[in-house]
Amino acid sequence: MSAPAGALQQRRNMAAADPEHYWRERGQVLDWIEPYTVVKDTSFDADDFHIRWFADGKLNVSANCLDRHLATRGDQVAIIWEGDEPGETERVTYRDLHARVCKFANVLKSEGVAKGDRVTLYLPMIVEAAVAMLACARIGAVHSVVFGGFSPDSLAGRIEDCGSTFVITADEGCRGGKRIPLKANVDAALEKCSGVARVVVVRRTGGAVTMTPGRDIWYDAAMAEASPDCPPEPMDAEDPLFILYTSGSTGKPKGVVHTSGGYLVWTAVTFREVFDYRDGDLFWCTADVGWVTGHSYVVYGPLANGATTVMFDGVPNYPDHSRLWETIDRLGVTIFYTAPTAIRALMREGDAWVARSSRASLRLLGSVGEPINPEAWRWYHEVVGDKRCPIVDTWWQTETGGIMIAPSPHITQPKPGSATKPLPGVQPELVDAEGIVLDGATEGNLVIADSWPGQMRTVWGDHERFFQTYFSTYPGKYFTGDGARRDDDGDYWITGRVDDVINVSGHRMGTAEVESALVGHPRVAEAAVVGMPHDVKGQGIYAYVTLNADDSGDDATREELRAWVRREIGPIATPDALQFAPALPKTRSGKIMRRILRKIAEGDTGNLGDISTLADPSVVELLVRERIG
Ligand code: 6R9
Repeated sequence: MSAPAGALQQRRNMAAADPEHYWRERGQVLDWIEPYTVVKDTSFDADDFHIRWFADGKLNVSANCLDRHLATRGDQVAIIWEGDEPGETERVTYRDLHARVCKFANVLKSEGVAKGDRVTLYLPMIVEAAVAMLACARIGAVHSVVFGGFSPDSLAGRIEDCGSTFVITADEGCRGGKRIPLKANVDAALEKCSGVARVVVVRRTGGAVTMTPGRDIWYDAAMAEASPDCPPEPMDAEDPLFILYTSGSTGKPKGVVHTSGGYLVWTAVTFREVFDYRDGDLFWCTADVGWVTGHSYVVYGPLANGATTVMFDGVPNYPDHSRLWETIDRLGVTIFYTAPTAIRALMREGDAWVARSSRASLRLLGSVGEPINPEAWRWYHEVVGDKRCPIVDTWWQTETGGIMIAPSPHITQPKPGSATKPLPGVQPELVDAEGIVLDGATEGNLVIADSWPGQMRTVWGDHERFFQTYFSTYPGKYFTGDGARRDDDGDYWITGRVDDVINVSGHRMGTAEVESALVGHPRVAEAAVVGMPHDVKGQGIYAYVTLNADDSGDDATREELRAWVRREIGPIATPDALQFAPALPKTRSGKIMRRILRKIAEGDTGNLGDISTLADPSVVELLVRERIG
């Protein structure tokens, strides 16, 4: 074991032996307005269920990300913004960012936003997204960022669920040379929900928008009059910092709630440890702030550490397939963090696009969002990283706030496809279906046995659902929804979701959500949705649709239904394959046998297992015969 790896193991042991002591020290990575005296106060047990970290401490997240860096690195660049067009860039120093955040915090206040109010952000990847997040944090408002690719309906649902009174958006977004009508989407969303008093509109493209008098205001006009002086609001460690909606296996998306203290400690610590961040590094995480990866490793983790972070408003294949590598060279990126789906998509285009660039500045590569297949891992390592750069394959979830399982950045013996070992303070276990803890090299359901500071605290507005979803399956433990294998060295290999969640290009999609969109179509009687293997996306969406009696679908119907889902939820939910099914395979009690549908979608039709419990086994034969793909 190399020296840094040995030191890491030592910290793991320390954290396991005395979490209280370990986290009391780690909490000091932040500046506290009032120091905490209690550290860990948690129980996953049903009769005493509570999760609190650093509970009597007070702090302000924006002060930790900005003010405390001013004396030492006020003139250092905090954010390099890279637009959709190469070279369209902006550099914002910590001093500038601080001033912009204070001003916007004052705008929010003067428009009546108070501590605890919810503010919805529906923005492109522009500096103003970070400004708005930090401005909320500064005054204690709770932000809810909704990915700009979601439909007006999805946006309305998220605004309504958390009772947002305020929306921040842009005229339009730009992605791969195309315009996204963000403001028009907000207008459509607000026709479907009430309660929003104000919409602030950032001018991104200058495209024409309709402004509703009395409700909509321009960002730049409001900023021009705002004072740059705004003292940070002292917040309790357990006060919510943000809500982020994510898909689960049942029902509508859940509002995952993260706190001010524990979340920021977790993202600050994991950012430094996993990416081995040092002064002078340039860190680029390609995620959108609409996802948790963007929250934790574009904004909060890097800024809490006084790092320089890249915000990328483009896509990997525009204007061509060398965009990422060309940008790494132009900006001098040293640490690069992206998703396997992007790696696979670029790998497919051939090495020549990579070879055009030098990538000499790179020293560490990261992967997140889904299992990385060994072939993509090797390409990332050999072609992108020239075999020089270690790869950290980081496993975590919206619910965990930050990275949980990842290799040490000093790895000497890489294992393509394994996220390897937990970070200090994380206690993964594998359990069987009955919840029995499995030892040694084995495979099972991944649970976390004890709390960590970055853990989500509740589902917005539904604490019971929080408990039921994550703590009732295996009492006393947090259930991740993932399966994993552990090898002889104790290293973890995440095998993917074991629930009804599909991981499409690293983004979670609940099968129930897509089904509910499909049955919302007047011609659809019933629908069942499962995941299928997909070369680039990791998993694709396979939908079985039963149309109303006497209605037979054709290719045009198929297109109509795909477009319908796209409009209802957003492009990421569009089914990749859509098969008309005169009937679905059901048990006699009427339960859809998803196991069979999954196998058919996977093309694994030779071994469908026992179908004798089906009400009508002949349905299966028909589905196999008409399978798409
Ligand atoms: C950060 C993020 C979480 C789900 C998670 C798992 C999958 C994420 C992974 C990975 C294998 C990795 N996942 N990272 N699977 N290896 N390194 O992606 O959050 O959008 O909530 O998704 O993604 O299945 O449960 P989120």
